Amino acid sequence: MDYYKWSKAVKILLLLMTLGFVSSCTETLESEQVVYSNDFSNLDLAGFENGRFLIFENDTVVGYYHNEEIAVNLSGLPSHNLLKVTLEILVHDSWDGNASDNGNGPDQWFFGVDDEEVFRTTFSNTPCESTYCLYQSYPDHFFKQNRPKTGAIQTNMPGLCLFGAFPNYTTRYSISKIIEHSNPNSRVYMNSELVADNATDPLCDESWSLAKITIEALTLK
Ligand SMILES: [Ca+2]
Ligand SMILES: [Ca+2]
Repeated sequence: MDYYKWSKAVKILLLLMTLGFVSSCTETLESEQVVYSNDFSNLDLAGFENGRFLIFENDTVVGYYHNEEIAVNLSGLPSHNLLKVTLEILVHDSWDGNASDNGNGPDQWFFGVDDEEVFRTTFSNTPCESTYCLYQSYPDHFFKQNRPKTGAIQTNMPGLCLFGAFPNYTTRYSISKIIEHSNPNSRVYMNSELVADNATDPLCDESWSLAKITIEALTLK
């Protein structure tokens, strides 16, 4: 075997070893357990901070908020190395997305676990015309330019307050993120940084509610 063939054979061997190495280390999901799930139909706010009920469209949710933190505290979680957080939120009234002019935005919403922020984005409920459109970052992290209501799971509900008499001014989103986490205790918090400088009643102008929260403890090995 000449040197060229020999080096090629070594390269193939190395490649096969690499592939073998990769496949032997493929991670598998060993366990997946729902540790908390609440759609508020049982009027249960145990573990909640700053929770308050709101009936919206015949559904009990937690809301509504304008730049107020809410959180849920869990303890005694089973052994895990990942946490999956799924939040269903309602975005009410005149959210302006990425707008950065006239004191209207950007309208950011975010959540985190313990002391770490996991996801920060913006939402827009404004009509989008070819000549004028206030884009939103969701489903991406802030800052990204997506059309209003991109990624929503429901768009045909009326507003809550400012646009309570108008259809299509509450938008429902389901947001799901997996994070590294192993502590037996956790605190999942949510908040917004809404800009409504020109509004006489900012809470009525734009707000959000939480319709459902599910937390799963995963073990990946
Ligand atoms: Ca607004
Ligand atoms: Ca705004």
